[in-house]
Amino acid sequence: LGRFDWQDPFRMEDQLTEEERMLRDAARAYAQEKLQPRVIAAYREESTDPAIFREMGEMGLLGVTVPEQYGGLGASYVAYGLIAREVERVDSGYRSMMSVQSSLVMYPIYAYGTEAQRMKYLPKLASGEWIGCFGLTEPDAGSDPAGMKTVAKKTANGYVLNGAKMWISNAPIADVFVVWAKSEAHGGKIKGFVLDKGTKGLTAPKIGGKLSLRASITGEIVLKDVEVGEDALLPHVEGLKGPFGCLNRARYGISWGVLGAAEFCMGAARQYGLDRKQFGKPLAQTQLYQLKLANMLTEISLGMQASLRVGRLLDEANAAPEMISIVKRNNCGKALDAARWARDMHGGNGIQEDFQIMRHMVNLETVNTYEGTHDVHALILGRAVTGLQAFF
Ligand code: TGC
Ligand code: FAD
Repeated sequence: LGRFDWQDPFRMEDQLTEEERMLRDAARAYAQEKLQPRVIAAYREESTDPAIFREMGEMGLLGVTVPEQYGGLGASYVAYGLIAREVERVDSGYRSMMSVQSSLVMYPIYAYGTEAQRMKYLPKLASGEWIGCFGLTEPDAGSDPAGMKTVAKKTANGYVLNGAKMWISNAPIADVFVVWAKSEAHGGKIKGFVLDKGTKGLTAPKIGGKLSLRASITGEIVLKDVEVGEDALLPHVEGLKGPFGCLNRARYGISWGVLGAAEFCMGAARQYGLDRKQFGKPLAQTQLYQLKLANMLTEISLGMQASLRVGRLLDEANAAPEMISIVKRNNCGKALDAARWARDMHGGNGIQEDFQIMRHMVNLETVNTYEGTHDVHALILGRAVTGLQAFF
């Protein structure tokens, strides 16, 4: 019979390549040494340190799946998932900063852009010298992005954009804005545009008052008669499959990331239960405490195996979006459950910032909502199972 290690129940270690393990270890060292010491204050003060992008860039953690000639590492999607898990073990907001830059900004420029756009943007985004953001959601178009009102009208030399985007990660500190708009010149179809900070009419005010994801800055994007040249258009995609092609990758990364947060919560609850005695014995020696730990361990390890499988299929260009909906939805929901249990298992200390559980818990509320809510992914899967559209 084989051995059992609660920290690696299905022996993930044996299923990774040497390069994946190395990248994972580098990400863990960076996250623990550089991110962990600043996160409690950053969250309390609702402050985002833009230097984090440059640090991540130096560590090679941005755009890892993008080919080396554009500044990436040409690494696997499994490596990308492992990095997300290590960064989100510290904070979902830091993982957000990384995954927007990698999957939602670098990926579309690489996949849908011209060679000139790739050369102009990708190396500087990979190094973290430039910060990117991705504008799809609008005040009146969240789960239903097809309802967007942002429009691009053709001019003699390019386009003029008008509209507003809402809830955009990184926007107030961004240098590069990937924005999706309905283009009149393309029959009203959705097209992607890459805009540079400082373009006349483009502003990105911060959204304050967030009680979740406070270490990651979020803003609006306001577009008032923003004139851009033809070179701002991402020519190689049209329609919702443009933004969704990016979201597939980001949602997959999230499926790993949230399990890093859940692992932190579970490990902390385990240690707390071993250290704290009530009724003359450690809390960890009670049946109810052990039941919660067993549930967390089960869900984390099953979820991770599923994400690994989807990652391998993504690397073979053979993953279906519905597979990604399963792991995004399930892992977010299960991580949120784990964080809520861990909060409870810490008693009063569970609400204290130094224990870090409540921060993870409220962060995961956002992660359960963005990139397709838990229920929207249920409808995507329900449609796949029944062939019937239940959105409208
Ligand atoms: P539907 O009719 O289903 O599809 C329209 C077109 O898009 C194609 N498509 C996909 N292509 C690639 N991958 C996917 N996952 C795709 N899903 C759909 C589809 O084939 C079709 O193409 P074509 O050529 O036939 O036109 O569209 P619908 O309007 O009925 O969509 C419904 C629904 C609910 C599935 C969809 O709109 C949805 O997923 N809504 C959720 C919105 C969302 O996820 N927003 C995310 C915003 S970005 C964000 O949250 C970033 S947070 C990042 C961070 O900080 O970490
Ligand atoms: P709604 O779509 O209004 O949904 C509200 C509720 O209604 C949800 O429970 C939903 O599940 C439910 N619902 C919706 N439609 C149906 C239906 N047909 N049937 C049943 N129930 C339904 N967007 C970007 O483009 N870029 C970003 O970088 C980005 N970053 C974000 C960062 C943060 C901190 C947050 C909070 C959001 C971010 N988002 C971003 C936006 C995010 O993707 C949206 O919030 C999300 O897609 C949900 O849209 P909504 O908030 O408009 O909610």
